[in-house]
Amino acid sequence: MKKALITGITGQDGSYLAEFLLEKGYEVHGIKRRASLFNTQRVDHIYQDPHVENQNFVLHYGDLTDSSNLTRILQEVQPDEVYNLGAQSHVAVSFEAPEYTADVDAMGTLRLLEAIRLLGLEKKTKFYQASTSELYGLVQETPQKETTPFYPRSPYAVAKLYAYWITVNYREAYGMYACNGVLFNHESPRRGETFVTRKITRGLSNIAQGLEDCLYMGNMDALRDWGHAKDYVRMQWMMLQQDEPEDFVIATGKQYSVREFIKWSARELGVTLRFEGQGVDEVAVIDSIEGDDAPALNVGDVVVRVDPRYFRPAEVETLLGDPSKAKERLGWTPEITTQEMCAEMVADDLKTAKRHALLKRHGYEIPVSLEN
Ligand code: NDP
Ligand code: GDR
Repeated sequence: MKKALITGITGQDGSYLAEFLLEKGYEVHGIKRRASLFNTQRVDHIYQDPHVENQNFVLHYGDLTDSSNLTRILQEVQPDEVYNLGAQSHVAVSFEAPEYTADVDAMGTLRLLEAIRLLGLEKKTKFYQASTSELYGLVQETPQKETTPFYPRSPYAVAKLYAYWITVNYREAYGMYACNGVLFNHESPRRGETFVTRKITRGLSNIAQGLEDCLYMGNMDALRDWGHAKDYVRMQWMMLQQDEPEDFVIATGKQYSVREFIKWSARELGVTLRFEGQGVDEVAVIDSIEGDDAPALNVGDVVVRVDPRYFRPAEVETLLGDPSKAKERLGWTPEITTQEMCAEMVADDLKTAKRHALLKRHGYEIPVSLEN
């Protein structure tokens, strides 16, 4: 039985990857952080009681800022594959916490690679690094592919640039099987609530159910290449099954604006929108959906207002990936379209919003966090 160690197992990708590897028959180990509240919601459904025998899903307390802890876990697990998905992954937050972001995202990667080497695991353990399309930042070429020059535009992206190159360096210097997946944005119903797609699907669902009044947005003209996390974790595994380690771009090859994503979500909900603020006043009339399930909303009832607090000090305006290499060499293509993914996210968030609305109608407190 192969053993995998996943950092960031409690995150979006970590949870999908853990499911995927368990299905493939792996023994899956993951690093979770100590937190004052439970932070394992995304993996609770695959959690196994440590008191039962033959456990094949094991969580270890740890942190990417702690070398001795990482070394101990690696020594104990002796993994065949390490997936380094742990990171302070929010670009806007990285401007507020640049040093911490560098410590986790850049130095954390070095700590893991160096621990693998010092433990003499460099010929046994394959290493996957969660690299990002944010490396392209101020894009030098469109679409972006493996050979496109990098131009990072945030403390997050600069930290990930170090992580990218230290992974390449350990491959070249020590002959490690170490590779970068340069992944473009990927989303799902498990996406963190403050990333733009989830903020939209959750916010509009809450508004449609009368739980919130307004969706406050930053730059709605930003263009992204959005795929589904399930498709992307499959590729993370495929990258570690080759004879030779190589870096790959993972993307859909299609690009849409944040504004378009908002309109799709509204269409799924059958509501109409009014965009307000910062010279973007516009009424987007979306055909409403007939039927019992359609919320009783009229044109302009859902307000989307620009709030400059969500603008970033330096923005990545446009990203579009070219996944040709992944397709040709590994036979990978995404199976879920961006629109299908949006529909899945809206359906999931609407279900939760309806539950909360029902509770509210019956006088119960609703656990809706407005943090965004
Ligand atoms: P998430 O933010 O959902 O998950 C990040 C994970 O990292 C969480 O499990 C988090 O733990 C953990 N983590 C954060 N800080 C530390 C730390 N100091 N020590 C150990 N673990 C830590 O990210 P995604 O799942 O979306 O992304 C996975 C990886 O892929 C990240 O590295 C991200 O930067 C990268 N990436 C993501 C893309 C995307 O579009 N999703 C695209 C390209 C790259 P906790 O749950 O406790 O917060
Ligand atoms: P990104 O994702 O920065 O691309 O990083 P995010 O969803 O945060 O932003 C995408 C674009 O939407 C614009 N935007 C807003 N973003 C947020 N979060 N909130 C808003 O209100 C808002 N309004 C407009 C942003 O300015 C941006 O242009 C994600 C992360 O998962 C990274 O870890 C990963 O490396 C990259 O994707 C690829």
